[in-house]
Amino acid sequence: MAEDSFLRFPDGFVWGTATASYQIEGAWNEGGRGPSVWDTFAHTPGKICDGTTGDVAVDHYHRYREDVDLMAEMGLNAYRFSIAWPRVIPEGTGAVNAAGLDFYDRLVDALLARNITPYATLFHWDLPQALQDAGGWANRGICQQFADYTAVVVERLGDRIAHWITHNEPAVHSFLGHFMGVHAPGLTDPMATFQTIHHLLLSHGLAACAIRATARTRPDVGLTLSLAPVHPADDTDEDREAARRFDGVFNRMFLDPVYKASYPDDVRQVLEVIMPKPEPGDMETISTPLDFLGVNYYSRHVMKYTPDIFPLQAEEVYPKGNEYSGMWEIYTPGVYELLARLKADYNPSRILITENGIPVPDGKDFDGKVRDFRRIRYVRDNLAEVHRAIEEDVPVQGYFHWTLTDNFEWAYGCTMRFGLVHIDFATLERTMKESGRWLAQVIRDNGLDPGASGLPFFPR
Ligand code: GCO
Repeated sequence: MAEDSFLRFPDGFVWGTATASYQIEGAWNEGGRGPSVWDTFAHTPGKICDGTTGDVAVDHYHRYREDVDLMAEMGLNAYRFSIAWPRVIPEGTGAVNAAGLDFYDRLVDALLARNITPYATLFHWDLPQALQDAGGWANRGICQQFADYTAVVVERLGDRIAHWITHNEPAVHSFLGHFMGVHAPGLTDPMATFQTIHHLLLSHGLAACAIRATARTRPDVGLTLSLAPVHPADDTDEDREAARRFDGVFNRMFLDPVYKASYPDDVRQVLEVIMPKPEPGDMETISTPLDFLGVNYYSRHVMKYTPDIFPLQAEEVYPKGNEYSGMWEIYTPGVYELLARLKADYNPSRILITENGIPVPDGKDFDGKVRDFRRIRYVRDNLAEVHRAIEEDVPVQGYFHWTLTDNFEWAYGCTMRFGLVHIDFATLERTMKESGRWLAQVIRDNGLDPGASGLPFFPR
């Protein structure tokens, strides 16, 4: 290892993996859990590309000890998971299901016994179906209901969980679930989409206050956003404008309210009729100071001016000749660009990369090893870019890899493998991939050698 090229991360750097309840837990109708919008959606024929559901997923509900052992084997010091609202309050409001809280209680104790710090996300899209039936996120009343659910969880687990993330990716949940209809609850309603954006953000602020009011020791509260640089397809005024509009809707629409207590004016000009109409006090609640910003980074967007696409006149394109994964372009400089921009435009006090990963088709070789070198290269290159941002004083204090095991990837079902651990979906057997062993070494060294050439990793 050439010492001069070694990239050392700051002492105390947080190394974790991230998961989401519906994607891993299974046990969809066990332990008193109520139905969620994702159960309804996945059970609807044609919604999930391979016809699978999260009914069993990777059976983490029953196998969580094995999964915690795998984290410990990699030396991970943190774990980001989500709590399923319908496990805790099956109808969304009212009766609390003790068995649901007991599950997370056992999980947290198992983590702490292995010196793995829990980071809990309170909402990762599995809304109780009963609340959807009452209007879901388009209904303003849900904001207080979310804060009430949050208080129940913090009351029970706040003695052992200090780190809380209110929401995961409000943009994806709003646009894919309420506008494009490709995620639960499967709506294609522009008005509901923008009401959902506002209510997710408002409920984030209310929940942040609820966490701080309920926790007995000072909690660490954040919000996770999906963020990406947006580039023009060609260096023309029209494409630059298309990129700016798209950036407004997908990035600034969420960052501005939280950091500047307002929605972006240029988005308002284009989308006037459907823009949220905040009530007095809403923007103050939304901009309640965060302890950290959670950043999910996967890829960039490249936009082309397309006049007949209403109202953004912007279409995403995929430049030829570049490298792609199962879902996106592989564009690792984007994380540096994004982090530098966040510092310049919003100056967050602290940042955690709460997701970063890649779907690549990998499987077992005859000797039982899973040689997922493309994942290793992707993570290595992203970490090098994150390190570069840290050198330039962007306050990144942790990295959570998406994800621990292969799992149920929403509308893609079980066709996209994101894990550091391979899952045989017939037997649910877990096998550590080479990327898992590689990341374990990075964690032991608290850094990596980005390597000048050749294979990033030679199997031992
Ligand atoms: C999201 C979610 C994850 C996904 C991951 C890969 O970012 O969409 O937080 O649940 O599985 O991002 O698509």
